[in-house]
Amino acid sequence: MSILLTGFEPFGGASVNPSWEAVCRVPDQIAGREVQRLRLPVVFGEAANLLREAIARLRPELVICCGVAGDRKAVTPELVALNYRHARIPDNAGKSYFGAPIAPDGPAARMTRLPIHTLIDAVKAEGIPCALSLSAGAYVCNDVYYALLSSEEDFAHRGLFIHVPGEEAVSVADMARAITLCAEHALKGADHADR
Ligand code: PCA
Repeated sequence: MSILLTGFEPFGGASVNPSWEAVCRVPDQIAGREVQRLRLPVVFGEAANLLREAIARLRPELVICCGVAGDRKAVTPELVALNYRHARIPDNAGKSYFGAPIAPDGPAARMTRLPIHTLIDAVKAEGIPCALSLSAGAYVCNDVYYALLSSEEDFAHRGLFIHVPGEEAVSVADMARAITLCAEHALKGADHADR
């Protein structure tokens, strides 16, 4: 069995994306499962397609997708993916959206069923800033999360998106530790809803 971790390429003029740096720093094994890594392009639709392909090929037990939200001060696991695209800046292929559904016939939102508060508490217990986020935004990260939670393989119980903050708020090593802790606790708690 394996765990799939994804991070993103840089975007918006930055030369690195700490989400990918952090994913690369996660150990090669977590709880006896092999860690697989995938770097996604910051491109609407294409990133989601690459994720779907990887899931079909690898059949992972757990998927944690990561992206950066540079204005945040903590690692923020995301509860919800919205069926909505709205871009403040064009994506890396120059595509932009101004308020459009991802899937016109899909539900307005999808939620992870992982015990997200348990995961957050486990990260905080190690002194790493971590807090719940109720919106992954409407850019490419949200696009990927909506695809993950809509996947045929049903990743509601074993899929999560985590936004990491900028490196001035949390070190890449601590981001990697937070992702590892979330994976460990997600594997433990995958069958239990939060409340
Ligand atoms: N952050 C962007 C897209 C890629 C990334 O790392 C977002 O929050 O949507």
